[in-house]
Order: sequence, then C-alpha cells, then structure tokens
Amino acid sequence: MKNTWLLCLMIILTLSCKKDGQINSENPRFVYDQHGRVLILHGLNMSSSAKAEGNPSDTLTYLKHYPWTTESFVDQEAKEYGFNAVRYLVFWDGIEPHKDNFREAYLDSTAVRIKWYTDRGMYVILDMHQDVYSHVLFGNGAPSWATETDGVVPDSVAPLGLWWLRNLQPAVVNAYQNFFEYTDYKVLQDHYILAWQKVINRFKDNPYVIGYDLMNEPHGGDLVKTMFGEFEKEQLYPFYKRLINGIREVDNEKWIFFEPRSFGVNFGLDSYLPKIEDQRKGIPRMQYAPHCYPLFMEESIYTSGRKNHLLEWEQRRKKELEKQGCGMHIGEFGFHPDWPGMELFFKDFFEMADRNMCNWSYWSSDPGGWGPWNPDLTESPIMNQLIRVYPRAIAGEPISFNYDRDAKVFDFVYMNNPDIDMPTEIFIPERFFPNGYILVVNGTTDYTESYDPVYHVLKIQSGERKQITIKLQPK
Ligand code: 9MR
Repeated sequence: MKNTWLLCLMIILTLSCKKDGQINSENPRFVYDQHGRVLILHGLNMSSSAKAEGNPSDTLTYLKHYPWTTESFVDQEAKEYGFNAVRYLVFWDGIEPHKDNFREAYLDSTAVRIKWYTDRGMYVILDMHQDVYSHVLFGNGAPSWATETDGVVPDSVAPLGLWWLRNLQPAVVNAYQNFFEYTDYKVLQDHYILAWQKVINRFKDNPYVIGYDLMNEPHGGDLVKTMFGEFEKEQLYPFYKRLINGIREVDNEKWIFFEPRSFGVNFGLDSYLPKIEDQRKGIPRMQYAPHCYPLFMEESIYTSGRKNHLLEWEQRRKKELEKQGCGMHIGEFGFHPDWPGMELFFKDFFEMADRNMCNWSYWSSDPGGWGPWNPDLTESPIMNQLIRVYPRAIAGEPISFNYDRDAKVFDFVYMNNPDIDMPTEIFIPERFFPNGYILVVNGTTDYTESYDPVYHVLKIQSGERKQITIKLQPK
C-alpha cells in the first residue's frame, strides 16, 4: 500500500515537472506556442527605417520611430511569403524621450503596427534596438538625457565611412562605458529596465508577442575589455541579470532573446558570455540570439572558399549554445542582391540554419539595399531566397528538417505528440509548387491531412506517439 502511494506521488511529480502551461516538454531548446507546439520562426527585421538617427540637435527625433511598412505588405508577408514572425524594432528614446516621461503615444502607434502581424498569427519579437548607443552620437537607441559622454563632443564623420566603426570614437566609448559600468550612472540601466517594463505591460497579454530581444548588438565601449571578455563577463552578464529580473517581475511567460557582444562575435569569433539564467518560475524560456555577419560581408562577395567562415561561425555558436542550454534565433543576417555569389550564400546559410533547426530574421525588410523589396516596392531577388518550405509549428519535437531548393525536396522528421490537439503545419510556397504537392508520410497511418489555401499551409495531425517522416515535392 505504502509503495502504491509512493508510486502515485512519483507519477504526479513527474507529470507536473514536465508540464509548463500548455508545454509538455522539458526541452528548453525551442520556442513553443500557446498550444504546446514547437515553433520554427522565419521572418524579417522591421526595420532600419524606424531608426531616428543622425541629428544630435534634432529634439523631434522621438516623433519618428515607425517602420516603412503598411498593413498590406504585412498581409503579403504572412500569406504569400510564409513568414510567421517579425523582429520588430523599438527604441528607448521613443519610449522615454525625457527622463520619467514615458510616451504612451509611441506605444499606441506601435500597438497598431504590432496588431497587423498578430492578427495574422505572426509572432512578434520586440527588439530594443540601438546602434552606436544614441542619436546624439549619430546612431540610435538611448535618449539624449541618457547619453553621458563626459563632455566629449561626438564626431560627425564615421571612420572609413563605416557606421559601426563609430563605436571606437571617444564620445561613443564613454557613453557605452557609463551605461554598462553601473557605478556613477546607475539611473541609466534602471531606466532601461523601466522602459522595457512599460513595453511589456503594453504587449504581454497578446499571445503572439512571443518575446523580448534584450538589447540589439551590445557593445562595451572599451575595445580591450570587449575583445578579451571583461565586457561580457563583468558588465553585460550582470546587466542581463538585472534586466531579466525586471522583466520577470512583470511577465513570467514570454521568451527572452539575448545576444552576445556584437563586436567580433558577429564576424565569427568566440563570445565570453557566461550562462544567462532565466529567472522565471518554471522551465527556462531563453533563446540565444546572435547575429551572423562573417567578415566576407565587407568584401561584397561570396564564394565556396568563404563557406568555412560560415562554418566557423556555426561551430562557435554551437559551443556557446551548449553552455547556454537553449536554442538559437539568428536575429540578423543579410546579403546584397548584386553581390556575386548571392544564391550560393543563401544556400549555405539556410543549410546551416536548417541543420541547427534555428529561428531566423533577415536584416532587413527595408526596400532597396539588402532588402527583399526594391525601392519601387517590387520584389528584389532576395525575396525568392527567403521563401522556404519549413515546419512553422510542430505538434511534438522536430528531429531534423531540410529544404533543398535545387532538388525541390523538403524532408522532415519529428516525434509526434498526440496530446497536442493542434496540427503540425508546413508552409508550402505556391511559387515553388504551382501545381500542388506530392506528400509522402512514413511512420504513421493514423493521420489526417488538410491544406489552407490562404496561408499555403499543409496541416497534418496524427493520433500516434510515433516518429513521423515527411517528404514533400512539387507535382
Ligand atoms: O543597415 C543599417 C544601415 O543602413 C545603418 O546606417 C546602420 C546604422 O544605423 O545600421 C545598419 O543596420 C545594422 C543593424 O542596425 C544592426 N546590425 C547590423 C545591421 C547592418 O549593418
């Protein structure tokens, strides 16, 4: 009798450990939806056009901050291109342009745009964006009142014409250090956290707002501290700890997307970031969200010989993922449609993304340049590369998936979980499957299949707890 009770207790404990809300898994590698399905997120960054930067004396910059897009483009993203996510840029100086004066009007207008996505079932990752710390320093992000340069006047000319080399300029170095040191100017981080809490309180009840990217491309200022680990270990790490604590005070549910330092790691060097702990009650909900800009990007060309740069970037990120114990969202990557090797770059990049089962968001949606639209808003050749067959929601755990564009074959293996009462969904782009698809399912015979012709989504639902293999080809 005693043993039976003990057994019951153990079963109850095991079940309660494995269930976290609707999520029946202890695997913190993936992002899950409210039905417990694993999500694979594909989308764009929205967008550089929202940055209000480059004019230190412009006190009205905070009135800008909205991306170029309209609702009809969002509609096309969801239905024709099959994106199920967006990394949406928000800005501290939009939220708190004056100290303690939080601008609800900015959040109101942001909410209108966020709804364009979430009404269509697209997931929104809010990204607190900054480049070069602040518009006062010819970048974007922090408000003027939070830009402490110790009296050093910013330089209006970017070194070698490269915007990111501004990060080496003395005024910028001082501003970053004063923010990250958390000594004389604690108010800066404290208010950054308050600004996040304002945003989160506005959006946390929307189930399609899936998470928060803590800070775009954090940079420490001092280059020695940045390159040799001191910045990530002794400044970024405690900053994330404070910020995650502040976020979890107001929201226990969403995913936290955290980035390593940008300088060097974007190119493919090691990050020194210690393991970042979630402070939520329950299983951690974390995504490592590095950016992928190997150095060949500066040479405006991709060749097969440069593939090892991508592979090195991947190997280092995989090592860091082991330490972090979570999954990966590649928050930014990009390529110019006119650079030689464009198709090969995307082939290699997406093979890498698929084999790691990552989420990604392309930099960026802005028309022209690297964008998937031309300046006249027709499609650029980039769009065709970003449109992929992929499992956007999985009722169970994905084991592997790959879309081979050249062979036009999609292969997918997953362990089905019949307790989830929503189907597995695969986006099938109409342009690559003009006459429909041939579906081969192995591993289960007990399944139903349907197709949503508006969103071009194949839905498969099986009642068996089995490993299922799917192959899709055009008719
Ligand atoms: O592409 C953006 C470029 O037009 C801007 O001048 C620059 C500074 O705001 O930012 C570029 O976007 C960067 C993004 O903000 C952060 N990651 C790297 C992106 C590409 O350089």
